[in-house]
Amino acid sequence: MLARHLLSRRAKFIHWNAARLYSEGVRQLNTVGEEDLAHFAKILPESCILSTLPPKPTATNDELAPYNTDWMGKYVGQASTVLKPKTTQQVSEIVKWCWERRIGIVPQGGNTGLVGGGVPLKDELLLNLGGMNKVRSFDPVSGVLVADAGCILEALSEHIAPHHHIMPLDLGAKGSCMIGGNVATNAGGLRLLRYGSLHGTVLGLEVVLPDGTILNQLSTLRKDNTGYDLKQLFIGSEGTLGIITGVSILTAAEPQATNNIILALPSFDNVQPLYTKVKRHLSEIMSAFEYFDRASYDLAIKHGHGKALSAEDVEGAECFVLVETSGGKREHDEQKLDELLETLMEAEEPLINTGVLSSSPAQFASLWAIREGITESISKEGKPYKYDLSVPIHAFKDVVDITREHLRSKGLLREDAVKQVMGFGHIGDGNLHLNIVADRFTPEIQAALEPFIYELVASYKGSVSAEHGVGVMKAHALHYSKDATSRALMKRIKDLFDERGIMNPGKVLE
Ligand code: FAD
Ligand code: 2HG
Ligand code: ZN
Repeated sequence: MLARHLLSRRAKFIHWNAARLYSEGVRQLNTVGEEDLAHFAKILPESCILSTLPPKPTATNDELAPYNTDWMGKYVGQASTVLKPKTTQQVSEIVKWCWERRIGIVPQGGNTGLVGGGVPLKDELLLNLGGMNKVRSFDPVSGVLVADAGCILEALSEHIAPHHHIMPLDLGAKGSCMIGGNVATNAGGLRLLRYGSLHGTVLGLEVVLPDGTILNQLSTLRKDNTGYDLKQLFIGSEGTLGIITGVSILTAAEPQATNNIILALPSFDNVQPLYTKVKRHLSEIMSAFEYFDRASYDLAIKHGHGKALSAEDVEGAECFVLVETSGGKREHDEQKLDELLETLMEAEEPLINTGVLSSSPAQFASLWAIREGITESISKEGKPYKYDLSVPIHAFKDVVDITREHLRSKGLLREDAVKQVMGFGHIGDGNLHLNIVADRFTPEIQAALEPFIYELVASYKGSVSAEHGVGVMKAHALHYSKDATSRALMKRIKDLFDERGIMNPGKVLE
């Protein structure tokens, strides 16, 4: 289970950046009052309403803090009321009321988002989907799974495992994030290289629109070519167009054999040629190619994620690559991996120093734990500034180094300011996770990082969000990745669905 140490703490201030981004829209919306609570009590049982509002509060501020505070402890809202509906009908009735009353709503899943999208900017109503956690159906022949939006990703994996199927996505937050949140953020993760994005695997959605209407597009068909594919609009819409209540998704047949290997590289310059070589050599069995620099590795090990490689294996390593294979026959895949390792080690100018091949399920999990544990270890080390970027693979290291130098030149690379600058991510998807670990979140560091990083990304014609989304963090930076025509169309789509602006106000679009 994902550690939620940050959520248990009551954050003491509203992060200045979020405060700066209060949009006009949020200011004009109404807040939840006594009359609203009385109405919600007609829709939901008392146990599904958490509110600090008088005259009869059902929760304390401390009890609401985990809902109001994001996973990083960076964005903090002030919702007085959290509703936890159990059915689509209940969601619809709540939303209809909010539409009439012009009350802002923030849909929330597992609250593992990393761009401040799932917590209120101010005191909007928090609608947490965690109570909607039933699997509706699973067809082991087609592999189509239909589930409530509040199902936890890991629980869904466990549900289909006995039928020899796996979810098409996997991420470090799997123990807490929910399938509705995954779809709302168009989460990428560790399996995208093999199974593609949710834009391909999601077959249908059930969505409560901002006026309370239920849009039933919960199709289980793989092919349906009848006009506009409306569900695509909600994938990655981050709760700004409606509330996803049900998801139909194509799961994959469980591979007969999985292996993994960590390769230690003397230089980042070897990553790109290595990727080309590994891809060609492993061809159809390669299922992941993940990158992490030395600082990321050291931090994961320091905080107990995975077992450290031997001192000999890590000596002289500037960075690492984790390669996973998923195939049909263990002996065949192992032979391919052994041959790959041999070829790599015996080359005249080896691209790697060494490789550590897992030889048991426990070792397989331990190698993955290093990569998957980086995010948590960063949060244990300090306060994270996260940039989730699409840039050319060859630029991964430059982006990290340039950022580090920039912070150094500003005098901010010190033990009591920025402790570390590190890079890791999904090489196969061209997705770099640039993380800056600071002692505290401060306006000074923030001003040094932005727009500096966004301009750097734009110079590579990259994207300011490869997979985490825009949320509140990047609403003001959308123009770096979307031109004026695209932004104007996005705004028109938003207005078409939500002309009153109640759905996750201030997120994605300013
Ligand atoms: P939340 O955080 O609750 O919400 C995220 C956004 O979706 C918010 O804007 C919210 O309003 C909206 N939303 C949530 N549920 C609904 C709904 N039912 N209907 C409409 N809108 C909704 N992301 C990746 O892409 N790849 C990764 O590899 C990855 N790894 C992570 C590892 C860790 C340790 C952590 C903490 C996060 C990681 N993330 C990753 C980020 C995060 O986007 C995902 O964890 C996940 O998709 C968010 O799901 P959630 O249920 O927690 O959503
Ligand atoms: C990952 O790939 C996640 O591990 C989180 O997307 C990235 O912490 C981050 O910056
Ligand atoms: Zn990622």
